[in-house]
Amino acid sequence: MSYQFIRFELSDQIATITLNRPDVLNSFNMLMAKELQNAIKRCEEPDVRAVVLTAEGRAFCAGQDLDEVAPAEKPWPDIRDIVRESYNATIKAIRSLEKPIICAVNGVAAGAGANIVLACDFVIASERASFMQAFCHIGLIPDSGGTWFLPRLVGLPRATAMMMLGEKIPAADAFAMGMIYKVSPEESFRDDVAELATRLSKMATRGLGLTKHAINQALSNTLEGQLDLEEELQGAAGSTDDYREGVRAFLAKRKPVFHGK
Ligand code: T3D
Repeated sequence: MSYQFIRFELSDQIATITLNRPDVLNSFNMLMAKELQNAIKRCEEPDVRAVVLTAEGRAFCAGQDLDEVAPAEKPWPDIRDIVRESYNATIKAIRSLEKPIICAVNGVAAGAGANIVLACDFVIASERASFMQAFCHIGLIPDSGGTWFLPRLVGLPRATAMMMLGEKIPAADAFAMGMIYKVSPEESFRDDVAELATRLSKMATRGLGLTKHAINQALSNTLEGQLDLEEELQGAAGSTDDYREGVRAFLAKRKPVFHGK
């Protein structure tokens, strides 16, 4: 698939996906959502060991392109189709990719854009980034997993306020309340993202993927169920070459060299 609204770059086993509709703050039309899903799927190939999701221009993403849902002389599209095909499919793709995804939030993230951020494994925000559950301003409910992720990340009182008031939350506040992994000064933002991506790309990729699988289940599983799952996934991790290399390297007091297998 060739891409019109995103860019996909692969270098040193790190895939960088860039939302690229800066004139409309990288808001999603249906094609951009399909392209993003396709790019995430592409990252399942073994030549990718870490993924960076970021965006072009001054914003990360302003959610749904509202021009697309309010066409001048046509009936409005069925909103359920958009939620299912653009957003639910994207969140499922992010969570089911068994590779670490860093979201590098370069500016404002609003509506579905804010919740796609929360679905990623690591969120590094530039200090000028902000987060806004904008849905309430247009009579909608938070989608793209927002009602699931936010209360778990920041607790009910703050999540409710964010979702019902739709205020812009500065990156520093988002960090302070545990919503994101890190805030970076503008000058070091790109370097900080690159450093984390490089570090992750050299780790035991299969082990990280299985960890993500376990995290996916952990938030709704029983302890009993999670212990069973850990047993099963540890069996898979323990059969990788990287596990053997990790143990040998430890015993030989040298740094491990993982190949992601
Ligand atoms: O079908 C469905 O709707 C279901 C799916 C729902 C998922 C959702 O995401 S619903 C929520 C949709 N998003 C929003 O409601 C956010 C709308 N945007 C904003 O509130 C603000 O633009 C921001 C807070 C994100 C940024 O504010 P600011 O002041 O930095 O920028 P701005 O001046 O508002 O926007 C700059 C341009 O981008 C402007 O166009 P112009 O005047 O330069 O020609 C603006 O219209 C455009 N833009 C911003 N957001 C969107 C958009 N155009 C289309 N869709 C947008 N979402």
